Amino acid sequence: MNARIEPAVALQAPAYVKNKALIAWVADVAALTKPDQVVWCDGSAEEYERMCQQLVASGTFRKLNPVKRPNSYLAWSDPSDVARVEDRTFICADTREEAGPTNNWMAPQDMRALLQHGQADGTPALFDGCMRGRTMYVVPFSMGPLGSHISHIGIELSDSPYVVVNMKIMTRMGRAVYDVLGSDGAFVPCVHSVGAPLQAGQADVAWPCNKTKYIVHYPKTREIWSYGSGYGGNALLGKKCFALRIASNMGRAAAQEGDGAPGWLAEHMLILGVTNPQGRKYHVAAAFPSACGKTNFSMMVPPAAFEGWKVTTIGDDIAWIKPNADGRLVAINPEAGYFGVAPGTSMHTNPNCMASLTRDVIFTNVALTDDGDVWWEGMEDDEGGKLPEHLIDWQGKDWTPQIALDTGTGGKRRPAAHPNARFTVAAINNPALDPAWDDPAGVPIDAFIFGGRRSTTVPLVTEARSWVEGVYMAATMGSETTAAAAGQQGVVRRDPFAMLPFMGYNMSDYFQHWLQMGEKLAASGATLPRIYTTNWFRKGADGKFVWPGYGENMRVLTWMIDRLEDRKTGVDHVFGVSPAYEEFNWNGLAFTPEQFAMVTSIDPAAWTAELKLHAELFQQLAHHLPAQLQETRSRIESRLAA
Ligand code: SAT
Ligand code: MN
Repeated sequence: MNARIEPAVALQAPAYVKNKALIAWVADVAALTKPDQVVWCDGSAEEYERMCQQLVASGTFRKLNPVKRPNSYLAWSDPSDVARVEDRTFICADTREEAGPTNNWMAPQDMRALLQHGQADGTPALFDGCMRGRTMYVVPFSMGPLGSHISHIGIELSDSPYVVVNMKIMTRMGRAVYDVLGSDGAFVPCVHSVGAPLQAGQADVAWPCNKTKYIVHYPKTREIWSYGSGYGGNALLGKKCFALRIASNMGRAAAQEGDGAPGWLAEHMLILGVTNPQGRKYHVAAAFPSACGKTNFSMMVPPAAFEGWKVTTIGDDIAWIKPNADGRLVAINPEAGYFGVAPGTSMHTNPNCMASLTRDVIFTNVALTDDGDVWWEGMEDDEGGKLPEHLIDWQGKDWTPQIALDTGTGGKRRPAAHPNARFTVAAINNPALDPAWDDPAGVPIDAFIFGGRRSTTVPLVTEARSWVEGVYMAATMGSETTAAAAGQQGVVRRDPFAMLPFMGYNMSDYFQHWLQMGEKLAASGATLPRIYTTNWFRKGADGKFVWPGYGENMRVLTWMIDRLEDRKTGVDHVFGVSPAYEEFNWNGLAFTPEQFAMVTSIDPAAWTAELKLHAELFQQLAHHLPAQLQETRSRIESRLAA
């Protein structure tokens, strides 16, 4: 903005806000977006309570039965606003090459004209007056424990009270952030509008949003501008926008400062602790694409055969990973809550999650029961397969098993909950929460897992023989698409490091950053974490999953730990090391060697085809692609042909 336009509303920054740059920026955004009022949030319990009541009064929230689900609410979104919008997500780096071929790009000045300044032909900016008739909330938050040297601060300006209450659960939000920020501390400015201004006297809708959507990142100035959506990763800007897209830029920039520092990593990874019966504890960070079971894996309950073992959650979605002074990689969870997929969650698949959800939850797009509680597909597993007789579905329509059959497609019942329906809940509700989840020092990482959703081809588990081979595995990972993003589902796409939708700069430069970190840390004498790739999702001829998954994944996890402790030799093959049948603990699970072969076999023809897809990916990413990855591919190809 050139000359500052005075905002039409009083800003009334509280006395405890001392950061002049922040106050000036809030004034600028208010002048542009023209809200009726500006409210500085303090993150208190009273504020949360008050805003939830306000959301009930406005029809966005329904208060759930306080006996069955205390202090919990249900929101139904607009049917067009149910997932992340990858095709509307932009990385506005200075050049297209810096954003890379996997990101949408527009020149920063063109995007700023469109969003903030207005265009040459007189078209007004999208944010100009977009908050008219609404309140602009100022939401201070810390990603990571307040004051930790690994943490970073963000301020989100949003015209959505739904966003404010979700941010309260998902981040360390509130007044204490201003103490850390001080008078000249740095913050990531995040501007969010649902893009639905109200004229005087115009009634609001339960879920305001706009058909036009822009989720925009400026890596150089570390800014986020989001327009038109109220949903999840589009609107809770601390999550994917900041903690992955902007933070990935920060981590790499730290490696480019010229002092030889290795930099750090912002990854789409859960972090778990696993403790053996002797009390020895390991930490694993695992990357899976959205809606592929990260939350379930991070809260896993080991089966009876693993008595004395314990799995504890540090995080379920995002990890910030930095080397310690001694070169060991440590990780923190920048978030403070879980925004997880509800459908499929049950006492069978994730009892710890079900226990987390008994109170203090915001549900979005699940179904409502007749007694004021929630329901989603998968819950029938806890009722011996019995479906509820009647529900109100996520679109507010009557739902019975019969109506669902009559109105479903392909012989399938119309789901009562949207497949990407979500819960928002604080980490402290999780009974399996790791005592170190909030430790500013982070936890040391022993192993990385990269897992795709593949019904064929990729074996249950493979260990990379080297850091480079592991980076290759992660870089070439493929996965079938899920309901977490708008668009077609079930199609295999390359999803390097499960970061395809979340990468804040050029993907090939990111591969290079991983390789260089490995080299630098190894050179310093540090032991690098081992790298594994997993696939829980192979299907048999009957179209059903062969591997039981969920808690049974403990068998895979303990094999990895055996490998770390040099107890298992595994079977060496073209692209790594996989377990022999006898190397798994099979107590309590009837799983035959034939079934095991179905989930671990390597079909040369399928792998020849798979390597062609790797080559296609590398062609797309040719600009700056590290030579080591091409070399690794050639080596695998020759071994396969031999
Ligand atoms: O909508 S979110 O980005 O928060 C969830 C996800 O896709 O992983
Ligand atoms: Mn995610």
